[in-house]
Formats: sequence, C-alpha cells, structure tokens
Amino acid sequence: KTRLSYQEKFEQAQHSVSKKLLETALAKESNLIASADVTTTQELLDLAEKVGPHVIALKTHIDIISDFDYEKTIVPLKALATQHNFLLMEDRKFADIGNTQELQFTSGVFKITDWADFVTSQVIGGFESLDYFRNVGVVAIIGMSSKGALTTSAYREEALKVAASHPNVIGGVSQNPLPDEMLLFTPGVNLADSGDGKGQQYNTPEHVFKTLHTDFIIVGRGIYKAENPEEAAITYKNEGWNAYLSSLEKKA
Ligand code: UP6
Repeated sequence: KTRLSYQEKFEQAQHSVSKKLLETALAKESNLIASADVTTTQELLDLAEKVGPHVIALKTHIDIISDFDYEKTIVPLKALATQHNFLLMEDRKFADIGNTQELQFTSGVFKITDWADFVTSQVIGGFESLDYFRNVGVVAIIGMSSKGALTTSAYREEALKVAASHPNVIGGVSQNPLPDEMLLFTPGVNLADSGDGKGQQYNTPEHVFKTLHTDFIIVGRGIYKAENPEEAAITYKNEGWNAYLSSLEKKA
C-alpha cells in the first residue's frame, strides 16, 4: 500500500482548513504540530514565538491557562500565528450533545469559535453533534494513544463512519491508519521516551509515518519540556519531514 503525497491530498481536499494545513506543510516543509501544554500566558506566547517558524500548527488546551484573558492571551497568540504562518488547533475534545458543544464552542471565557482554525471533538455524541462547528475544521478523535483506551477496533470503525460522512470533519486523531480522504493526526510522539508513567505511550516520528502513513505528528513534552524548545522543534520537524519523504519512496 502506498500513501498520497501532501500535494495529492491538497488537490483532492474539500475543506478550506485541510487546504491551508497542506499548503502550510508544503511551504514550510514541516508536518509538525507542537502541543503547548503549558499553564500560563507567558509560557504559551514564549513557546509560540520559539517554535512558530517550524510548525504548521500550535495545539492548545486553552482551559489549562491559569491567567487566561482574551486580550492578553489570544490577541498576541493570533498575531504570532499570522507572523510565523501557523494555524491554531484547540484540543478541546468536545464530547457532549450538539447544543452543549455549541455553547462550549461559542461562549464562556474562551470563545473558541473566535480564534481556533480547527478543533478536536469526540464523535460519541453522534453525527449531528458536529453540525455547529461550521467555521472551523473538526479533527475527530478516532483512537487514543493512552494505555487501555476504550477506542477498540469496533469503536473506531463506528467513529470513522460518523467522521468520514460529516462535511465539517477534516481528519482524525488516531494510532491506526485512516482512509486517504482524511488527514491523520498522531500524538504520542517522542524521540526519547516510550511512556510518561501516566498511561501515555510514545512512538518515534519514523514509526508513525512508516506504519500509519500519518500526515501530522503532535509533540508536547518532547518540545516544551526540552532544554531548548526551538532546537527540539527543529529536530522533530526534520525527523518528521524525512520520515514523510521515506514513506513516499515506498511507492516504487
Ligand atoms: N493527545 C494524546 N493522545 C491522544 C489524544 N490527544 O496524547 O490520543 C494529546 C494530549 C497532549 C498531547 O492531550 O496535549 O496530545 C500529547 O502530549 P505529550 O507529547 O506531552 O505526551
């Protein structure tokens, strides 16, 4: 089995966010998404500044920022995203009925709808629970990286049916391959560790490109906990890009 190139995926992409992601990947020669799991605005902006030039997106868990303030957190973050040409991925993992997800997406202090380019969502609430994410791309949680996750092959098969048929969905988070039409985002990537002692399980960039034909790798602690996060981002960017190029070569 061969994989599609980013160019081929770009040509067949239907959603504007898929196109933007693939275009950015080709322009920056990067398939790296940094996960900014830090807890203050200062750390978030510092990290965005350092890794921004090397990533295609910055993934946030905006609800862990203890001093969140729209003007002080989001406004400068948006400016850095524009300056360094990366997208904002809010990893909210919505998991409720449509009406509640709509409120969580638009209201509260975070107002995710106003700034995120794409969001993650469980599909456990069914097809219509995804209807409201109209102005963003949705990355469906198909399979989780943690030990003992309940995303069995039977679950994944059903989740995929919901995700693949919904026009707002651009792809999925998974540790297993996805159909070619979907973008595959793979977390649980780390070059130094095999786990974190809290259930997380890690693979290398090379492994996930070779075995899953993933499109984008998501790296958290491998970058933001590194002594030099910018250097670490460059390392993961190069590892990821070379692994992508090797996964294309199999085509012969
Ligand atoms: N994440 C996973 N596994 C999943 C889904 N999401 O690790 O199946 C997210 C976590 C975290 C990041 O919520 O933000 O990806 C991984 O961080 P790490 O590289 O520090 O383990």
